[in-house]
Amino acid sequence: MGLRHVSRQSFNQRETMMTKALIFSALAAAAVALASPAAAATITPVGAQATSTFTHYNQYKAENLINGSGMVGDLHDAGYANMWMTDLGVDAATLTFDLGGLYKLEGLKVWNYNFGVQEYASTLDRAANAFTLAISTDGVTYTDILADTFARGTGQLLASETFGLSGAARFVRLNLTGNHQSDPATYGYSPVGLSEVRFEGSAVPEPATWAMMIIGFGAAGSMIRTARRQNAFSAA
Ligand SMILES: [Ca+2]
Repeated sequence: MGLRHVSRQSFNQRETMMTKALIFSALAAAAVALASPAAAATITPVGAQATSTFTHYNQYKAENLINGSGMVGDLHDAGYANMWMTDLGVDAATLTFDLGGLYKLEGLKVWNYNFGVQEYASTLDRAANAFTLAISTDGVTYTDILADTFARGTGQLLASETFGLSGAARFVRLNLTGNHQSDPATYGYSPVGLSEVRFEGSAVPEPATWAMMIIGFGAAGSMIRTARRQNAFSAA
């Protein structure tokens, strides 16, 4: 009777200790989760792919949209080698951006195609015009969330245009459905292009963070079960 009493008391003390440990780890995990959603920041995609690219000397590649090429502070220059554009005669394309992680998106920031100075002014026809934007968490299922138009480039140092977005995504598709060419009959169909793309938003806690929290809870639960088993054994 006496032994059982001591053992029960010991078990209760251990369980109280373990419960405290569990509550502490839960609070710590909650603190991590609460601290994680940072203020909205500029997101530079880690990948950019285009359904069409003019392969001329590898100068018009989609990577030029995310590598900071041609950026002068927050403006984009007029150097064609710092931009992306479709193959000749292709005036529509889809760009797919990988943000490298899950983000709560708040904005799209675009610098339009901007090569067109003096005798080459007609090349500003390549600037993207109407577009739709779709987001995805898995890169498979996309949801359209925006349809709008971009202003024509200037051939001078160009400021970005910003569009409000709302939704969680890792992947973003920008579907460009036309350019600023007004008279295709004169020059033939122009390609369509952009200079640089960024997003605005805040990171959603990484799966690794959630995994750590789950492992933490699991470990605490395991400690309690072990303590219970040990007490059950010593009480027998
Ligand atoms: Ca660029």
